Amino acid sequence: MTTQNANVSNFDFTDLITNSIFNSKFESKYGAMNLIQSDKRRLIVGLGATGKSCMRHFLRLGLPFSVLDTRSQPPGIQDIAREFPDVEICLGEQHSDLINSASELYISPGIALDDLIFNGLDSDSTFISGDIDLFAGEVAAPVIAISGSNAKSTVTTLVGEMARQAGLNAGIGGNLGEPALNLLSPQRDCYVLELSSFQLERCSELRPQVACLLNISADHMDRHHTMMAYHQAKQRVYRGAEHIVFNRHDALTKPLLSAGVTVSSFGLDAPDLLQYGIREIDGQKTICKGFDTLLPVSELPLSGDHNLLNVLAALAIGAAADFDMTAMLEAIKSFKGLEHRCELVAQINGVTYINDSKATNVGATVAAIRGFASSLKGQLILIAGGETKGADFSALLKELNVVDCKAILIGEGAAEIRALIEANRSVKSIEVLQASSLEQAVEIASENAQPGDLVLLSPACASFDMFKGFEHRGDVFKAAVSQLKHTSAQGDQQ
Ligand code: UMA
Ligand code: ADP
Repeated sequence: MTTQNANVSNFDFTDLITNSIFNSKFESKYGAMNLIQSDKRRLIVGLGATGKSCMRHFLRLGLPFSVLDTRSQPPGIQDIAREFPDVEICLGEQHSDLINSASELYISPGIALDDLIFNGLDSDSTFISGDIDLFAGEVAAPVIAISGSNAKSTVTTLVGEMARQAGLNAGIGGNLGEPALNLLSPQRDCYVLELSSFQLERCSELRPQVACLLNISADHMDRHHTMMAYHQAKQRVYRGAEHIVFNRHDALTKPLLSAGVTVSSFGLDAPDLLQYGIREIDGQKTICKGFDTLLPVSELPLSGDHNLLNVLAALAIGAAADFDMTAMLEAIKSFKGLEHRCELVAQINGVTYINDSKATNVGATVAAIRGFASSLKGQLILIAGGETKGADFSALLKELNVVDCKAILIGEGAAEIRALIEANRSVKSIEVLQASSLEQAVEIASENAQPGDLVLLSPACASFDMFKGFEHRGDVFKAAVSQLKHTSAQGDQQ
C-alpha cells in the first residue's frame, strides 16, 4: 500500500472532516454552509481529469471529500498535491476500509464498477455516482448529450460548431476531453457533451434537452462483458430527455422507453416528415428534412457515407435544440472533420494514404472501409491491429471479403486477427502481411501499392500496446508517410 497525501496518511473520514471543514482555512474560504453536509462521507476515486474536476467542484461548493487513486504514482501527483494542499489523497490498492466507509463514491470513468477494489462494498448503503451526476445537479442551461460506439467526437464537435455559428455560448466537452464540470459557467447558453458508456453507467439521470445515440456496435467488452450490459449503459443517455434523436438504420439506438418524449431520427434513406435523410433531387443527392430540401451532398467537405450520416445526425440534434438552420448549414459547409478520423494524409505516386487511427473498434473500421469502398479505384491496403479489448472480429472479416484488399497487421492482436482471416480463406483469399512496427507497415504498404490503391490505417483496436494513445499512433503513421513522400520526391529529382 502506498499512502501519499498532501498532509495525512491512514485517516478516517472523521479526521478528514475535522481536518478540512473545521480548520480555519476552510472556514474562512467556504463558510459555515458545510456543516449541514458534514454527515456525508464523499470519496472521489481517480486522480485523472475527471477526479480533478470533481475535486475542484466540491471545493467550490465547500463540501468535504477525500480522494483515492489505485495507482501508487498517478501522473501529475506532485502538481495535484500542490493544487489541493488541504485534501486527503490516498494512493494504492489497499484501501477497502476507506471505500467501505464512504457514503458517496464518485468513481472516475477509467475505473470499472466491478474492479476488485470495490469488493465488499455494500452497494445498498453507498451512493455510487460520477462526474456527470454532479454536473446534472448544477447545470442551469440546456444540455445536448451525445453517445454511441463511434463518431461521438465528430458529431459533438460539429454540433458545437453549429451552436457557435448560431451565436450561442456553448460548453463543449465531456468524453471529448474537457470534463463536463470544468465547463460549468453562468454565461453558458447550452452545453454539448460527448458521453461514454463508462460515464453513463454511473450516471442516474442527466435530463438533457436533446439526447442522441449515434450507433451501437460492440466495444469495451473487456469492461462491460456482454453486449446487453453495454447497450443498457448507452441507453441511459435517454433518461429524462425532452427530445430523443436516434439512427433509423440501427435498431439498438432506438429508445427502449419513449412515452411522452419527442422523437426524431436520421438515416441515409428518404426521410418522412420531421426526419432527416437523403433524397435524389434533380439527379443530385440532397440532404432533406422530410420534403424540405436543405443542402446538396456535393457541398459537404467530408467524404464517405459514414460522414454523411454524421452530418445528418448533427442536423437532427441541432434542430431538436432549436438552432438556427442557416447557421447549422454554414457550420456543415466549413467542417473538415477531426484529426485522426479518416484524415487524408497524402497522395504519393497515385496512392492515397488515410489516417483513421481513432478507429479503435471493429465497428469504426467497418464504417471507414464502407465509407471509402464506393470510390475505391484500386485495392484497399488496410493497416490494422493493436490491443483487441476482447473484440469479436467477424464483422471486419465479412467486410474484408467484400472489397479487394490486403491486410498488414501490427501489434498485440496481429496473430489473432491473422489466424481469423486465414481460417476464413475458404470464402476469399486475402493477402495477409505482418509488420513489427507501424513504420514498417507503411513501408510494406508502399512497396505493395499500385496507383489507384488506398492505404488505410484503421486499426479496429486500441493503441496502448505500442503507443501512448490513438493520437500518437496517428502521428507515427503521418510521419512515416511523410518520410515516404520525402524519399519519393528525392527519387524524382535524381
Ligand atoms: N486509473 C487507475 N486508477 C484509478 C483511476 C484511474 O488505474 O484510481 C487509470 C484508468 O484505468 C485509466 C486512467 O487511469 O487507464 C485514466 O482514468 P480516469 O478515469 O482518471 O480518466 P480521466 O483522465 O478522468 O479521463 C476520462 C476519460 N477517460 C476514460 O474514460 C478512460 C476521457 O476519455 C475523458 O476525455 C475525460 O474523462 C473527460 O471526461 C478518454 C477515453 O479514452 C478520451 N475514453 C474512452 C473512449 O473514448 O473510448 C471511454
Ligand atoms: P468516437 O468519439 O465515438 O470514438 P470519432 O468521431 O472520434 O468517434 O470517430 C472514431 C472513428 O469512428 C473514426 O475514426 C471512424 O473510423 C469511425 N466513424 C466515423 N463515423 C462513423 C459512423 N457514422 N459510424 C461508424 N463509425 C464511424
